[in-house]
Amino acid sequence: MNEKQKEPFLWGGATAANQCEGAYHEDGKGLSEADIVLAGKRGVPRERTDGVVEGLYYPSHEAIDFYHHYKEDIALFAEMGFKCYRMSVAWSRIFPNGDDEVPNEKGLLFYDKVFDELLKYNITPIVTISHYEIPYNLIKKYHSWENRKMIEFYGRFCKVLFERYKGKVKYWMTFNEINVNMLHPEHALGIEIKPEENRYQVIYQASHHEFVASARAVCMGHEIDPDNHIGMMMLYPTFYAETCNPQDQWIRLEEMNKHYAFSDVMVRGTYSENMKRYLQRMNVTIKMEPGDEEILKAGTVDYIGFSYYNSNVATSRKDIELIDGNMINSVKNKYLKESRWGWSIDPMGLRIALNELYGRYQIPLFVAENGLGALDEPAEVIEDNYRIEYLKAHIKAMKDAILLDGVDCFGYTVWGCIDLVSVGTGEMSKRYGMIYVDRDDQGKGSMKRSKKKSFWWYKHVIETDGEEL
Ligand code: BGP
Repeated sequence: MNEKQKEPFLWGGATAANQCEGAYHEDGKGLSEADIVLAGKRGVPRERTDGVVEGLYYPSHEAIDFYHHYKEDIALFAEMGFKCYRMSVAWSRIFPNGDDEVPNEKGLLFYDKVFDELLKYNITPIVTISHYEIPYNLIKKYHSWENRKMIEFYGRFCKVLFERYKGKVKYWMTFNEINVNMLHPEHALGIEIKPEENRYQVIYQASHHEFVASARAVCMGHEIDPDNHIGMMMLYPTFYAETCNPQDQWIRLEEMNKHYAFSDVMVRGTYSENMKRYLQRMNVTIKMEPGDEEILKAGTVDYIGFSYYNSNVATSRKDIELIDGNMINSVKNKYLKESRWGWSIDPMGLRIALNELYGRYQIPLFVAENGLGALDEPAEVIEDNYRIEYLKAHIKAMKDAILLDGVDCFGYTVWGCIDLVSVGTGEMSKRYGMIYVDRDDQGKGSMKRSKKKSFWWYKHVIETDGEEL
């Protein structure tokens, strides 16, 4: 579909280990930050416990048990015609405590089996190295990314991955939605900010550690295998100004700049002037070590992966009412409808995202997450026309960006191609899948997989390389 590419367009689906694998302490896996988060519901932040408390329900502990169903699940992905599968590796499956000297062989073996199974069907694995699952021990013992030592632990983890899976995995992304660091630092960085601390100082120092860790990983990954493509991954927020009032436009611009501050460092290898001034205004001084600036320059990414679900609205009005969105709440856009979970539905926002990112950076893009969280009524075959409609409109918008606007985008993965645990609410009932999993919000159900109507629809999209939607 993209003439700029030599390889076929990578159609596929995406998941993250902590939302689908389960088997949270099997075969030597250690606890991760995701394993101590309880289920919640829409509008209620998910509660965390200090370690695992017996008798409480933690959705990630079993999730959809991909750990034991991977063969069956990958066979279904293959039947849909997936060209790629975006997944993550659970850090604590490989380094149970994060600071271990030696990796856990059983954990490594599991991913060998998953990659082999994918390759058997010619499905290209695209691996997010860290997707909201920092080993819990690193949080307890080192305060996670606040501590510079994390660069070393993450580096050790990356080295093992690059060496072990050389030849099997060629596409990587260093951190999921790295710009979420500034929105939800507890969740994205595994850090807790004390009331007396300068929140910005803590967030941006920890983010600096991630930037350095990512840049080092890019250099190391290229050295170990020159065929590696190593990308960054961000949440793309598509902000509109509420009106043409210059004040609203300015607020929109400032909002977008805060997000671009992350991609600027990772794509261009340096903090932008705009970000430097912003950090100054927030009384932030980034503590750098000799060599940091050089490594940021050397370790710029090969591509940008991003998630896109909904757009947002910036306004200069005060006392406003906010509606939900992925990680960001903003005012309602009167031109758009919302999903059951309150997220706006805006395919054009994806075309804008692709154009803005490509216009700014001119490096290849990858739509790493897009999809509709909806309530599916169990039926013989779930007729999820609403999901088909959402995906169809978004794929059309992506096609326009590629074919009409000349954006270089090499792949598209439907988020939660198989139903999984929601990050925001911990619910199973917020379903994204084209494959249904019989499991409910209390963790009950047979785990049986079945195909929804969207399964055949997406299969046809892939068969026709996006010609027929
Ligand atoms: C993104 C995360 C995913 C995923 C998705 C949908 O921010 O990278 O892990 O969960 O959002 O969000 P939710 O699960 O809250 O519906």
